[in-house]
Amino acid sequence: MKKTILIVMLGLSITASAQNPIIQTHYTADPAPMVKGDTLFVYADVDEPKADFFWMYQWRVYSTIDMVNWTDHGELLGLNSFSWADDRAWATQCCERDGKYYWYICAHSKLSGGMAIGVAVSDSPTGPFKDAIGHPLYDDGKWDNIDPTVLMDGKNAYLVWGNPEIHQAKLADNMTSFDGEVSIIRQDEKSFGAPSPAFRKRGMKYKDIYVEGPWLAKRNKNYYLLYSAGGVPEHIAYSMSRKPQGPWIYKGIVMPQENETNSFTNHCGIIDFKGHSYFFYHTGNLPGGGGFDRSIAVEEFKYNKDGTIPAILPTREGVKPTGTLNPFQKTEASTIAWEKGLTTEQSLRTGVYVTDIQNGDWMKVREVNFSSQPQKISISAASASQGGTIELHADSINGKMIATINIPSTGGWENFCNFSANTLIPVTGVHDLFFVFHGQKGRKLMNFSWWEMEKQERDDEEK
Ligand code: FUB
Repeated sequence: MKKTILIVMLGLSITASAQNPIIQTHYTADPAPMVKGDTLFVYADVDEPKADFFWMYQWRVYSTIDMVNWTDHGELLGLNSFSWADDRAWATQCCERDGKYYWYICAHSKLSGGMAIGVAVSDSPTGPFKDAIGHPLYDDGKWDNIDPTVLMDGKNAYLVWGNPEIHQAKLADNMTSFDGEVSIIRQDEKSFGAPSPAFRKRGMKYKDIYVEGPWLAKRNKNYYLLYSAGGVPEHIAYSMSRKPQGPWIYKGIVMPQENETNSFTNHCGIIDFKGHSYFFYHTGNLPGGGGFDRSIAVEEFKYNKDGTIPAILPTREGVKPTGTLNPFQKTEASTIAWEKGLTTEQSLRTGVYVTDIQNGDWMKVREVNFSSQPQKISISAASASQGGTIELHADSINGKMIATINIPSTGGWENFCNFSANTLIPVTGVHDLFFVFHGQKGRKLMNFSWWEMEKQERDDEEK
């Protein structure tokens, strides 16, 4: 019987280190989680690199089944998806009703000159999405209409949004119009820590102040409204109620403003997934990041016995994996736990792929479960330059080399071809996999679309 050598986990600092921000290939903000089956999706808006304001143009979707490997589904909506929008693709939330996915967005309206709420629809959580009504859902010319949050509560759906006023409305069954009037929630110290903006006294110190970024949620019999609060810099606070439209009771701060978030805004979404409760938020903590170049992050928390939410602090470590990744099925290259130097692009032909790959760049996929010996790895890559090599290492960028795959020129950045290589050593158990890219310095080497391993033949294994 062939001896199986177990690769020892090296435990180098790089493998044990950061898991936040969860997306490194783009600057992302205002995370809105949604669970469908065994998958958690996050809908996010995108900060432009080196921006000096929230000049934002696109919305992207990411998903995970294990909370540490995140698949980039690409830009699924942009300002140009809405004929009436011309600027500021800001915070959003998506929800499912009767097999359709309604993605509520806000953007600047060229019709009214203010911010407006819109809605896109799809048959799938990852699109294609299109403007559901061809006009804004709510557009009164004011700048208040930002940050929609939606809650499906049985057969009822509620929408809440606004800065600095909190707007609320019941959605009609078609999810694309309102059932009744839009109203403004009257704020007072008991409900939100301070009176509504018009009633606040200059110089008065309030318990808290609602600003923006509401997140409406329900758990057991409790309704929650979390929001960005305090003015700038923002922290996250929350109120609770026994009804979806209040009355609300202010409950305190969830995530304090911490110097280490490096962002003067914060914006949250909470969700339960596979028996765990998660708090999504954003920081400015990617290299080059800051207040206009933010990045989404996640922490796990446990509700207190009375349903209240404990204080949650931002960490670099993030959350623990809730599952493993099967290397014997096709995995998108855009499924990444951590990377250095890479970004993603998409095309109609290929979908989303990893690009900007240069010498020394790498990506990590966590918790890969080698339930059998791999014999071979196949990958899809394209190169209009001289290509390069992809080294596959276990547990760290310098860990044992499992395989090395040569990628020649394929004659074009979109000419994806399949390449394969046999594994160099036996490997079993659960490991982090590092894809390390090498080639000529200072130039783009290749694009990378997907990878898959093949199991060793069983009788081969038994020889
Ligand atoms: O991302 C643009 C704006 O910044 C959002 O709409 C606010 O919630 C704040 O995060």
